[in-house]
Amino acid sequence: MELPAGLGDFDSTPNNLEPFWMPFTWNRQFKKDPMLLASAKGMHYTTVEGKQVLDGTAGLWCCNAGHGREKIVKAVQAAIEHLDYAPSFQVSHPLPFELASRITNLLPADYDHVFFTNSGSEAVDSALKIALAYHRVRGDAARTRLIGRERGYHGVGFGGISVGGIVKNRMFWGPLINGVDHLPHTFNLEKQAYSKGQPEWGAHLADELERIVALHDASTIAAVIVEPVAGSTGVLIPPQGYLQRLREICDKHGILLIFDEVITGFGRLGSSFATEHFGVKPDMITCAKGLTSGTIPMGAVICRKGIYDAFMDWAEDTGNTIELFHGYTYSAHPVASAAALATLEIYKEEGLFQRAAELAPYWEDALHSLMGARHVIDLRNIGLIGAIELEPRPGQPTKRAYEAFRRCFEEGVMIRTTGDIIALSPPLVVEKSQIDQIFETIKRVLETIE
Ligand code: PXG
Ligand code: PLP
Repeated sequence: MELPAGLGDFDSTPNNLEPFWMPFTWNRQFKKDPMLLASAKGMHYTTVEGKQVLDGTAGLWCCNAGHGREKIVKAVQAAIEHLDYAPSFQVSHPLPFELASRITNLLPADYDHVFFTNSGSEAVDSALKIALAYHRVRGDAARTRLIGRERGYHGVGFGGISVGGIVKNRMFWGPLINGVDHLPHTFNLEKQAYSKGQPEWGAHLADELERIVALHDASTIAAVIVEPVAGSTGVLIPPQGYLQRLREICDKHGILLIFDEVITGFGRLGSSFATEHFGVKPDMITCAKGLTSGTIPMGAVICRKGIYDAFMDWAEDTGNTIELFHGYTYSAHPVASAAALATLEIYKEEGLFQRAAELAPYWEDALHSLMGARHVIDLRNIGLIGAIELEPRPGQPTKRAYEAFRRCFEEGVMIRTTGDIIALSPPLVVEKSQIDQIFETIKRVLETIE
């Protein structure tokens, strides 16, 4: 498709691929052999060469409603024509109020306020800041420590990488923020290989929080942040009882618990949020991605009752007008708000969270049919998430998985790899025949690569 004269077009390879410094990419390889997506509809991308590629990853875990959804397109078009931008500092516009209500309606009545951001990274940094300030405005200012987890991914802001646990995402940026400690991750190949759903082994790892509390004293700890299911580090599923135990320990010591639901939110596990799926209630939930089905950047922090009130009470008592000294130029952007409202409508009208729940057993069987396939050392799944862990090539970590990624793309299926793990998360509109196609293609490709 051609954009208005001189603005470029979607269907041809640009003459100069150099100036765009691509994020989290092997740039030198890409620019020799680019993979360019031109358009998307339903479950498929079309490349600039005109090739159809089945989307096994919902973009980057975000296009939960599938691609090219008319309702979202119309809402975005209407919004940008009607109100291209409005600030939300001291003035605002109607949409985010409606949107915040609809988001809290997806959750138990315990959640009552939503703070908007433009990405998952910003949602995480906002939640960490709210946690610190929450204790301070309540007169508990010594609670400044934040606890993350090994192999956690919480985006790329300084807060997020500080509590995150991915070595390469942390090692280049000096000491990061002070006063952070980490829980151990919960993955153990020996004890958990080929688990379906939540592994039985590992709930005791939550007790490591007691060790950290004993080291620092509870009075210094503000919050614990975890992904209920770790996504981008290779699909690490919480052991049975683990999240419940984290919640109990946080309650015992007055520590806030934050669930980073940037991936698990909006139907990925077959429920609105992981909090519902696991029956564990965190104090804050961060989300993004599926909030707009990936169409327009938007994220949010959803707060449990009492958090917002603490700020209101503090401001009242101290004579402050502004209660929270934090926000982004594009917080609650009208176009993003319109995209999110349309997306939530689609989820509701089409029952897509329920659909994901109903498809999950089929997905599980299809994934586990790769047991014994070449190079495969583990298979794990929950909801519409699946991981295929490959044996790394000796001395060449990640190369085998990268080759599988390129080869699957050639064979018409988009997968995502992290390290030597293939991570899969199709749009929630995926058909059973497409689930078959994803796993048959991967199996065939694994046969052909070294
Ligand atoms: N928290 C979690 C749990 C995430 O998965 C973020 C925060 C950051 O969101 P933004 O919108 O700032 O990217 C994420 C994002 C992958 C992959 O390949 C995963 C993410 C982003 C890009 C790639 O697994 N997750
Ligand atoms: N840098 C400068 C110079 C700014 O004026 C602003 C916002 O006004 C920012 C950064 C932050 O930008 P944003 O609100 O989009 O995060």
